[in-house]
Amino acid sequence: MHLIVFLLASVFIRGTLTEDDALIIIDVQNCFTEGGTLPVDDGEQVIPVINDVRRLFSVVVLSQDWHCVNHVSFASQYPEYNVGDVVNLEYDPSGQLCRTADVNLSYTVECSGDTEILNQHLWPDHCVINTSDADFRRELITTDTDIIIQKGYHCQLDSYSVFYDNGRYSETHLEQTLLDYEVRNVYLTGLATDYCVYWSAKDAKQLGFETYVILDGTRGINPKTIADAIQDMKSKGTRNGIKGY
Ligand code: VGL
Ligand code: ZN
Repeated sequence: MHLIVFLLASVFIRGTLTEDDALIIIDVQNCFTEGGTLPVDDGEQVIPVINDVRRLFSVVVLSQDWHCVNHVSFASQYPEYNVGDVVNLEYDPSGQLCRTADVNLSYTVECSGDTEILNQHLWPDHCVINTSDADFRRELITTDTDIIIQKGYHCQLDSYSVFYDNGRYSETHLEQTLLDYEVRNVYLTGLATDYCVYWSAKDAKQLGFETYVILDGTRGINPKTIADAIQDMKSKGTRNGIKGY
């Protein structure tokens, strides 16, 4: 009898979420919020939403944009280019930057094999490793058992997704960690809707996770790219919201 009451109570308290579900909080850092180096409009407004839903999850992941001081995505590295410009970067099959097609940037290896060109959007210097700008926002609730995934620390290769770098040359340990926890459904929140949330959601879906984006717990950089990202995520089968709420 006590067991049944306990089971009913725990179902009630947990709502419809189960241990199959993980919350993935993307880049809720000082850099992307008011007072930071790449602030997203109203970015800090995601925090109360995230703090409220995280109690529903037993697995919580936090990603952290984590860049070298001279990162390849920083417009400051390109004398002739500005924030918002796009440059073509050429990578060899191992993911080494070997040529910058239209800019004068030093590169480290000769191009060989089948190279690939990635479009790199240029950003202000942001989220530099071990600076307070890269810290999580103080108001964001975190615990010791949260899984932290840093990304973008390859100096010459950017990483929007919490699963892979932008050329898919390397992966983080997140997919394996989620599989180890037997997670099947992931819920994405955070910043920015049109970049790191979007790229992470696409990868989560493609990896076979049932993928939800808690849209009211996201904010984006540009209205047009936000609309395009939402439409594309929907067309790929990603759903909005918190299941059962
Ligand atoms: C992000 C731009 C550059 C993001 C990261 O978190 O969405 N956007 N780096
Ligand atoms: Zn970044």
